[in-house]
Amino acid sequence: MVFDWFKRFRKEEEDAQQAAKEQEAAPVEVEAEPALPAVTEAETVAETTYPTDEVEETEDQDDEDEDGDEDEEEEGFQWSEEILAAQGRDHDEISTDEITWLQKLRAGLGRTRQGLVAPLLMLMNFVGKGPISLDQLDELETLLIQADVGVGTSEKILQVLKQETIQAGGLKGDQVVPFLKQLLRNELDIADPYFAPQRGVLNVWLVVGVNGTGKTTTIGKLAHLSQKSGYKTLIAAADTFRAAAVEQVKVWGDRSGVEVIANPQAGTDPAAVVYDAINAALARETELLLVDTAGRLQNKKNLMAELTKIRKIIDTRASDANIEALLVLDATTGQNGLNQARVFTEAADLSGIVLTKLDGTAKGGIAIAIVNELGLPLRFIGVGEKIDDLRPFSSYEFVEALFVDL
Ligand SMILES: Nc1nc2c(ncn2[C@@H]2O[C@H](COP(=O)(O)OP(=O)(O)OP(=O)(O)O)[C@@H](O)[C@H]2O)c(=O)[nH]1
Ligand SMILES: [Mg+2]
Repeated sequence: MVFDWFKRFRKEEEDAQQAAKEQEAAPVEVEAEPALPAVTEAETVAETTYPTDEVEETEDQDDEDEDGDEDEEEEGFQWSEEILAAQGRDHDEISTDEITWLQKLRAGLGRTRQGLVAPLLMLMNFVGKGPISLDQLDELETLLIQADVGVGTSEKILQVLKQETIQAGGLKGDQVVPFLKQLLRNELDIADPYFAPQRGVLNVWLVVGVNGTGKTTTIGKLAHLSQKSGYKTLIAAADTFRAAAVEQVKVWGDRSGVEVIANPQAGTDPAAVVYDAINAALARETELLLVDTAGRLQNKKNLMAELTKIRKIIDTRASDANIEALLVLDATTGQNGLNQARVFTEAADLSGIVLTKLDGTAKGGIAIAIVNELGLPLRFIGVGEKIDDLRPFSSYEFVEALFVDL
């Protein structure tokens, strides 16, 4: 069986250990259940990953790097290994891809971290080992709001912290960060953390969002993940509004080795393209059909009408499929992105969020606000423009990357 790049590890060490125990207890002939990815991955990872010495070789090639870069890379490498180990991964099972991804995530959240962690460190130093006061907790609330966690969400988190402080007769300075991390993870985990296409049946993922958020790029990256994971994949080029849109998605199709169903004529009905793509997917026993859509039409009303029509075609033509509607949000737009989401919810019946451009923004805290305020799970995050720069979201990895030095 091929390694499934859509699956993430359980968010906590105990879960990973529990899965390992279950694996030990299970009779050998029992196939790992797809619903328990920690077990599945532990079993399959060895087939597709590289020996650890190969990982180290890659690192050795960086000899000419400047000292600072090298130190940072080494630090990022070690940190990534620790994060994987904390999720129950064996040292010799870890692949270069996973390490590289975590390093990118860590680097991508750098600016958010600067705004949040540096002041937090100062606050904690000030508190020292004694109990934190309610006034100091108010300062923490301000820090969270500044990192775009959102007023409502920050208030909610602080309420729990304050309650704990009062009830426990004082939360000590060094207990605040672990507690805060756990609270943030709880906020982020609102649905089953495993989000993967179901094998052997058709899954349709409709990808929507305002123009420029990264829909087409995300489609390309998802197609790559899907192809790598051994799913039969197809793309529908349903952005027929912009002349160059079909060409752009075809380039991504070529890069990921996935066929694109498109209508070569300009200005065709996107719902008709989706109709054709579903027929092709059903005929070919496709497992994942990714639908790219327009981000802008003559006006917002037209766009919503078009998306409603596309969604209806999917619901009727692929009624037996697993249908997901993913809203792509650009992290750099911060709180503004949240307003966009509300409009799309109605038209496309959203089921999840893809957060792009987390690299280089100081607004990474928006991830927490999105989940909390929209009530939709975060399914994928993008930290760059390249094909490997998108991965399934893991609250554990995200929160650890946000608090690297704490
Ligand atoms: N830095 C960074 N850039 C990204 C990321 N995802 C997408 N982009 C860039 O964002 C720009 C817009 O991406 P597209 O995929 O064309 O966006 P779109 O939503 O399809 O846009 P429309 O089709 O016009 O609605 C491109 O330059 C991408 O390279 C990311 O995670 N990080
Ligand atoms: Mg596009």
